[in-house]
Amino acid sequence: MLPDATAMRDAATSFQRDGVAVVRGLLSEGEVDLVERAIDRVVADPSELAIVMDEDGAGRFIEDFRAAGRFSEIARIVTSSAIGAWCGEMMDASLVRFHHDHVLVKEPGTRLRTPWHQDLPYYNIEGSQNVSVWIPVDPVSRDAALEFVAGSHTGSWFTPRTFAGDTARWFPEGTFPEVPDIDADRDAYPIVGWGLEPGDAVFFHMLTLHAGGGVEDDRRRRVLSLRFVGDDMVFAPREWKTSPPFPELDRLEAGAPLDHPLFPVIWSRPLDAP
Ligand SMILES: O=C(O)CCC(=O)C(=O)O
Repeated sequence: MLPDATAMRDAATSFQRDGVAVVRGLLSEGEVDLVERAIDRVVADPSELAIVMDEDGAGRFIEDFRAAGRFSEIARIVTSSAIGAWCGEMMDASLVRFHHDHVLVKEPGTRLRTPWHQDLPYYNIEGSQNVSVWIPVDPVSRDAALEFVAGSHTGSWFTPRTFAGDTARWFPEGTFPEVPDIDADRDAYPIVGWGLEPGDAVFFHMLTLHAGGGVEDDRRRRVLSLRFVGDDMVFAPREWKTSPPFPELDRLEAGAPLDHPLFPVIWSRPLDAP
């Protein structure tokens, strides 16, 4: 089914103003099943990039990256759903390239909050037309969902740190300011977030500050997060291993467009569109 043009424009207005927009009913039941199958296959057969944080038997946070090459369900959802068209509208782009996927599973009772951070400083790309799409396949309460500082995508880059251990493993200490202690003074920030049902998704800019809740004892929170880039994104080589790493790109020039088979164009604006 084609997405409603007015709903897309309204969501794009929120995305461009706040750096985040919620889209209800983005995926059909069949598409949610496809995403669920992909996540379950990743968890059953994690890659060497997987990170598992155990919480003394209380919970477990599993992450894995770049599974699209191993599990066809992810490529199918990226190329055959309406996600590409929504991303094009959000970014106001003439084309949308798939950049990578990230699976995040919080097992029941995982108390660990995902700390406040931005996504872009972990990668080796720069530019303004980018979007992450956070797609849960389980119902997620407002407390367990992602939350965002509205408007932060137009501000500073902040030091990226490891989620466990709080280490500055990417840019050297002092390169950027530290992420402010947002939870110490939540009323001072325009924080937004939504409880979500399977099929809903949140689209956010890779510089929007965001954090994620822990999960309740009787809830599992399985998420596929997809990252896309538009026309103005370019390669930005780093002297360190990015998260996720892209060793295949070592020979790309700094500032080169991301015109590479690793980042296929999955949507382009129809020629007669405004
Ligand atoms: O799911 C989470 O808790 C964090 C997700 C996140 O930071 C992301 O998708 O960029």
